[in-house]
This record gives sequence, structure tokens and C-alpha cells, in this order.
Amino acid sequence: MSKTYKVDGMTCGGCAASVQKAIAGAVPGATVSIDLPTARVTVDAAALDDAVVRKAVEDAGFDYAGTV
Ligand SMILES: [Cu+2]
Repeated sequence: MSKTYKVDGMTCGGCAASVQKAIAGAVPGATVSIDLPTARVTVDAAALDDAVVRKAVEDAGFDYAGTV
């Protein structure tokens, strides 16, 4: 399944890479793609728990703003 989230606080490619790495580490087998200009993060994984994504985003220091 694939879901798109809004993540605030990403200002550059380094931020995007941090979020990508955090989510990929927290969600097994996840493919994470990030669109920096719109702050959208799309996660594709067999099983996807919003709470897990939220924790990964927040632990990495960014603001989880829900699903889009
Ligand atoms: Cu940055």
C-alpha cells in the first residue's frame, strides 16, 4: 500500500534524506519518496502504520502533519 504524508520542517535535500532514512529504518521494506517543494512524503510498503511513520518523522526532528 502507498500513503502520502505531509511533513513540515524540511528545508533542503539533507532534511529530505534524514526523513527518508528515518522512515525506511522504521518501516520494513518501505520505499520512500519525498517531494520537497510540497512537503509531501510518499511511503510504499506492505504494511503501513501511521503511528510508526509519525514517530520516525518526529524522532528525526521534523513535524508530522498527517496524511494527505
Ligand atoms: Cu535541511
